[in-house]
Amino acid sequence: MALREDFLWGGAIAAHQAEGAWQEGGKGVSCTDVETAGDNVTGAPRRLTDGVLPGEDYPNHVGVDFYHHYKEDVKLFAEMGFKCFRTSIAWTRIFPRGDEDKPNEEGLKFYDDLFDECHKYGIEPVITLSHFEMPWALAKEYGGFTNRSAIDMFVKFAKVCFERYQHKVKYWMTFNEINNQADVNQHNLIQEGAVLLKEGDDAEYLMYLSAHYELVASALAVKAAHDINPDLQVGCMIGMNAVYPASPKPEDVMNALGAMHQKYWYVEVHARGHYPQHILRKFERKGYDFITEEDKVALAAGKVDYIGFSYYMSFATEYHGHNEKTFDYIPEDFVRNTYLKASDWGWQIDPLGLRWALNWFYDRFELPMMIVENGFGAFDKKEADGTVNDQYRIDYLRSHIQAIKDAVDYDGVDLLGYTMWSPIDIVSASTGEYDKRYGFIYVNYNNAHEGDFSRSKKKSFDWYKKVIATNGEDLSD
Ligand code: P53
Repeated sequence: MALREDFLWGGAIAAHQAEGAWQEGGKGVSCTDVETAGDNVTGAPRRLTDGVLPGEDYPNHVGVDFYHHYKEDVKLFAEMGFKCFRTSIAWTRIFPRGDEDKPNEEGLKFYDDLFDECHKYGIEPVITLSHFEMPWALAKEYGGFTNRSAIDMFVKFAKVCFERYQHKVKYWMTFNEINNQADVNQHNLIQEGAVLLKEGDDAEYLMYLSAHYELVASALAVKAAHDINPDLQVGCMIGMNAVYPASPKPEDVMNALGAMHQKYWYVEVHARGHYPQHILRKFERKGYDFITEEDKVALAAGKVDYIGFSYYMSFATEYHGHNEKTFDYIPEDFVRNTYLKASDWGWQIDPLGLRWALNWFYDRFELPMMIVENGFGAFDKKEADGTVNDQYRIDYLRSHIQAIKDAVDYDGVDLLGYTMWSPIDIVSASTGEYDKRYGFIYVNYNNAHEGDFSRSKKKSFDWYKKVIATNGEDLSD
């Protein structure tokens, strides 16, 4: 018997990718509301515009209209037997600009209703506080997390949520994939720390500065949650993609270690309450001196209760002579892993990497874990009779769930639950597409903004239902 009896099976989405209704219920403009769709023909990335501009395509304004469909959707999740449902609270529904003194009651009420709807079916909400959704005013007028005052605004938001929902939500996470910004670019910086780069800015410095303020904000939130209600469990959320050496050549092995250092030090701070030595040495070398004594106290007092992480793929790195001494994270060093197949977006499929990841976290921190995202984005084809035969999604999930069971069974890791991404089709975070679909539930809507948002079941729907009903014992289809 591999998985615990109370294993939290479920699915995960994020407010900005699903809800739409960007101007309803007193909601403010968030950073993702000013991100365009990527260009699906040329492959050009999403762009950040200076406010909401006419003539631009902003898919997050619409999402899949979860704001108005949530009752129908939660009912479908319940039909699959979900024990939990992960989503985020859109910061801008609660504090439309971030700097208000009082929260927006209509926003708070929306999540009360959503959580009640979940509990009606015995589904436990699992909540992310900041999933790429910072108020645009906070980014534009204050500089996002490059400004220390963002810490107070986040903690204020977190406390309002903990107080209001403490009897409806036990499991929380602070910042979604906080470590994505290790790969420094405007898209990652705006999603994580709401950093708006200007000509001549030192992007790397701003990344470390804002990451530090986020980590302090996270620790203060963890402490606040425990003070409000000791039953609350607050985790971090790490985007985990294993980085392997491309060969046994020692430089490749060291390159992989260096990349792991640079991408995963965030979890060390979250879980240990202090910075790892290699990052402190880097700060010393670079003359970064933003960590105060007070910050150190806050970090030590706000260690997370569990580690939440996402897992989609793994990377392999080959040393090309950059950074001879530092072995930094160099995306250009990543090479195709010839042992693995990849999705249509080039994401390499590696179930064993998930077992590796579970062990990597558990060896270091011995904390309970939750896999809060894992899934397969694909171009689904709806047949004339309305069915979607997403066998590739079943195959992906089956192999990953098998790897999880092995990690629990053979390696003894402590795993609380698994929320696949995303049980229903939503807007892609990296490209802003609708046509990169993840769901068990198909949503009739596409990149060209055609469709009526009607929902239907794919083949994988019944498969996942059986997996949950047998607590992961029967993975056959
Ligand atoms: P999409 C990059 C790489 C891996 C996961 O991603 C990532 C990202 C950031 O875009 O994000 C997480 O939709 C994220 C979700 C996101 C999901 O993975 O780009 O937490 O918001 O939708 C899948 O295919």
